[in-house]
Amino acid sequence: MSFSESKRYAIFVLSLFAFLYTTTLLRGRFQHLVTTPNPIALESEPIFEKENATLVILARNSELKGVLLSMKSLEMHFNTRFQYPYVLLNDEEFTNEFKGRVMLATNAPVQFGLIPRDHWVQPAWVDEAKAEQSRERLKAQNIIYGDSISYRNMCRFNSGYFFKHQLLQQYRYYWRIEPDVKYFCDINYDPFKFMIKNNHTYGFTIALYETPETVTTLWDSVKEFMVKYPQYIANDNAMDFLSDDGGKTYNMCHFWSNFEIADLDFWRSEAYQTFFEFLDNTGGFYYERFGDAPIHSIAAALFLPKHKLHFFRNIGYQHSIYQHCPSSYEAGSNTCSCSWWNTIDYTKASCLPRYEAMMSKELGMTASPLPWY
Ligand SMILES: Nc1nc2c(ncn2[C@@H]2O[C@H](COP(=O)(O)OP(=O)(O)OP(=O)(O)O)[C@@H](O)[C@H]2O)c(=O)[nH]1
Ligand SMILES: [Mg+2]
Repeated sequence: MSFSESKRYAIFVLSLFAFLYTTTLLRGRFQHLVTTPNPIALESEPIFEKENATLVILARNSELKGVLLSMKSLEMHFNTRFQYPYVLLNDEEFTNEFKGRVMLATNAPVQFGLIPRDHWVQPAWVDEAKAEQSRERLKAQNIIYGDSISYRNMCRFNSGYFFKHQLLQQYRYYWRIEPDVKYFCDINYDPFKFMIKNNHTYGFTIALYETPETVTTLWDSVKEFMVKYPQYIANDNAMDFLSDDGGKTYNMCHFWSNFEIADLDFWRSEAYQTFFEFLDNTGGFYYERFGDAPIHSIAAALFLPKHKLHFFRNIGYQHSIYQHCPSSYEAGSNTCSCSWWNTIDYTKASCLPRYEAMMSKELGMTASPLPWY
C-alpha cells in the first residue's frame, strides 16, 4: 500500500468511527422522544387497578351544560387519573349532541341508558285526585318542587329503581353525580377502594334537614315497618342520627343524596327491597313528596351498623347553596378551591354534629351535638 493509499484508508476508518460515535450519541440523546409516551396520555392511564364501580348521573337532555360542568370538576380532581366508567340515565332518549359532548368530556368509558317507563312514571294504582290535592297543598305552602310530578318520579326512581337499571347490574359500587355540582379538592386516592377496605356501605359529604311537609307520614310508616320487620334492624344502628327521642319522632336528618358513594348490593338487599315496597305502597311519593335522601338515609341508618356509614370529610363538594369544604390538612391536598371556614358542617343547617355526637359515643365519649344546638 502506498503512502497516499494508507492515508485515504486511515481517513476512511476515522470517518467511520466518527459517524458511528455521533449516531450512537444522538440516538441516546433523543431516545425519550421515541419511547416515552406523551405525558398527558400517561396521566390519563389508570395507575391503579379499578374496583367494580361506576359514576352514575341521572339527567335530562336540557341539563347538558350542568352535566359537563360536574364532569369537568370530577375529571379534573379525580377521574382523569382513575378512569372510572360513567353511566348516564334518562327517562327520555339522550340526544346525539348530549352523548357526543359527554363522551368528549372524558377518556373513561361512557354508557347511556333509557329508564324503563314503569320505573319512572306515576303508577296507575296511585289515586291521581289525591295526588293532585297533595301537589296543590304543597304548592300553596311554597314547598320547593311541591307541584312537580317529574320531581316525584325522580325521587321514587332514585329510591327504588336506579340500581335495577340494566346498565348498573354489572357494578357493585357507585358514585352519584348530579348536574351542576362542584368538587373542590384533588382526590388523590380511590374512594371505592377506601369503602371496600374499611367495610363501609354508604358514604356522604353533607347531612342536613328535610322539609317536614314533604314527609308528614313517613316516620309513622317507618315505625310500623320496624315493628313488622324487626329482623332487618341492625343492633348497632344509627337511630340517634335520625331521632332525638329514641325513635318516637323523626328529627328530619338525612344524608344529602345528590352525593353518594355506596354499595349497590345494599339497595338490592331483601331488607331494602321490602322497605321500599312498604313505603311505596303508602303512596307517599305522590300523596306527599317523599325524597330519596330521607328514604336512603333512614334505610342506611337503621339496617346497617353505624360503622358501615362513612363521612367523606376529605371530599370538598358543592351542590346548590350548600358546600362541604375541608381544610387542606383534612383534604390531604393544597388544591381545594374553597375556604375551609365556608362549610355547612357546623352550622345550624347541618346534621353533621348529630352524626358526630353519635359516632363519638362509639369511642366512649359523651359529646353533646354542639353548644348552639
Ligand atoms: N332524566 C331526568 N332527570 C331528572 C328529572 N328530574 C330530575 N332529574 C335529575 O335528578 C337529579 C335530582 O334532581 P334536581 O332537580 O337536581 O333535584 P334537587 O337536587 O333536589 O334540587 P336542586 O337543588 O334544584 O338541584 C338530577 O340529577 C337531575 O338531573 C327528570 O324529569 N328527568
Ligand atoms: Mg340537584
